[in-house]
Order: sequence, then C-alpha cells, then structure tokens
Amino acid sequence: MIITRYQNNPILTRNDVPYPVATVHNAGVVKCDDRYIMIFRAHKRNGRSILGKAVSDDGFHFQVDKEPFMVPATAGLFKDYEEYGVEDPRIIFLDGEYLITYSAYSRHGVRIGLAKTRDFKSVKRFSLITEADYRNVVIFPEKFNGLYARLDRPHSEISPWSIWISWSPDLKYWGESKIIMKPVQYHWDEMKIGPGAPPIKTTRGWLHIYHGVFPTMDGSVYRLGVALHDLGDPSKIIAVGDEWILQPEYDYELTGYVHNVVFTCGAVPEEDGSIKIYWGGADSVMCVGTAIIEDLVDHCLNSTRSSL
Ligand code: M1P
Repeated sequence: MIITRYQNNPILTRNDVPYPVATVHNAGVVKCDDRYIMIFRAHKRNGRSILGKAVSDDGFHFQVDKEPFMVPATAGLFKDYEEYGVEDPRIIFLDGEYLITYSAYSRHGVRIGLAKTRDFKSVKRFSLITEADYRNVVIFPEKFNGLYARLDRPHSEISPWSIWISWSPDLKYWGESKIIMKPVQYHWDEMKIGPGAPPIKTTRGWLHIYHGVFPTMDGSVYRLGVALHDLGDPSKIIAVGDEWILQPEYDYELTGYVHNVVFTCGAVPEEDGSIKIYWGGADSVMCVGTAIIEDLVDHCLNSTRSSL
C-alpha cells in the first residue's frame, strides 16, 4: 500500500466536537507556528454545514475549539450565497497569510468563497471567486509569472465533471480558464473527478492528490488518485497515475452519512520527505494516513495515462 493508514483512525468524530454536529469530515489542514490546524466540515443536525477548527501538536491527536470557526454569513453579499451552508475547506499559505477556499451553498447553487486569516483566531471573507456551479477549488501556494493559479471543477451537463485551471492577478478576478484533466471512461474515476488537497511542490513537479468517482449499482465510490503538474506551468500535466492510491476499505469509510467515500481536502508535507494525507471517511469522520512523497511521484510516472 502506498498510503499507510494511521492505526487509530478515525482521528476525529462528532463525539470530539463540543457543539452539536452530525458529522466531521473533509478538512483542510496546514501547519501554523509548528502546530497542525485543521478546518473541518460538519453537518449540523438540520443537514446544513459549518466549519469547525481543531489543533494538534503531532498531526494525529486533535483538540476541537469550543465554538465553530465559520458559520454561514448573516449579512452582506455572502449571506445570500451561504444560506445552505459552508463546506469542504482547502487551505494554503501564501504571501504571509492563509487562504481558505470553501464551497458556499444557497438556493442559487454552489459557488466558491475565499476567506483569509493570519492566525486562525479571526477570519475575513475576501470574495466569492466563482459563479454557480463550482466545487473543489484549490489554489497553488506559489504564483506563476505574477499570477495566482487555481485548479477548479465546474459542473457540466455535457461532459463528465473535470479539472480546469484558472489564473488571477489579484485573487478576485479569475480567467484564462482551460480544461486540463478529464475522467477516463470505464475507469475508477469515470463519473467525475475533482481537485483534492492543494498541490505539493516536489523537485519533479507539483503533486496533486485528487478524487475520482465511479458509479455502481450500489451507489458511487469515491477514491483518491495522483497527478503531477509542470513546476513552471501547472496547466501542463506531466503524468497521471493510472491506479487509485486510496479507496474505501474500513468500516469508517464504507458506512456513514454517505457510504463508500474517501475524500481529501488537505495534506501536509513533512521535512523528512513524508506526507500526512487527511481524508473524510464516508462523509462522517476524519482520517489520516502517511506516504512518502517520492513514492507518490513515482506512482504518477510509472503507470501513466493520458490526462485528457
Ligand atoms: O459525498 C461525497 C462528496 O460529494 C461531493 O463531492 P463532489 O462534488 O466531488 O462529488 C461533495 O458534497 C463532498 O463534500 C462529498 O464528500
């Protein structure tokens, strides 16, 4: 196995949260001042989602804050677009601040909000950076020729949902969008794919852990795979690993709020060349596993398939 599951998974459940929630899953995770900060999604008991925060010294044992980190906005422009909840945060550190992208749900559809924080003690909404219908936006933690880059996943009636790239001079206005990766027919991700954890810089390219979905007679199965993007131009995909790297196998991934789901929004590279990959199990709990970054890069390069 390329990913070693932590022996005490799940690492966070609703029982660890000091306010009423039905689930804890799909968390963005980063290191801040040598501590691991996890911003997780939690369903309230009315089915709408909020974001909670948990902190850890070792990346495995997390303590949840007493109050939620972000709840749907109650005023201004964001209020209209977060009425149904905030979901699936991804976090990067760039130019001295942490950028959090999240799904904003409302009667108008799902779009992506961008919030900023320097210390995770307070958080400020910056902009709604897509129209409806988008999910799963991850921003690269570096600029390219002065431009921010993001991977995004617009919805389509014609094409299986795929991964695109877009560029911005200021994080607010995004354009020059281009499709860069599609699902492969009759493959583990044939139904749809989506950006997962924010890309990790390696000497051989940007490593992107994404999710892919396969439809079965028993519902959809969510798995994780990896792709490698060019270091100087991430719109160029060097390689996509043909086989998944993680699939639902344990009871906490097979059964829950949504069955058969492993879904990542965050991974933390370590100085020793390992990486902690965090995933939601069955849209219900948070799990972690470790891998060697170079093994994941090899996985992309050794059994490569076409990205489009
Ligand atoms: O239930 C599985 C996942 O479904 C959606 O993901 P996607 O749009 O990629 O299919 C999201 O609701 C996600 O939060 C959830 O884990």
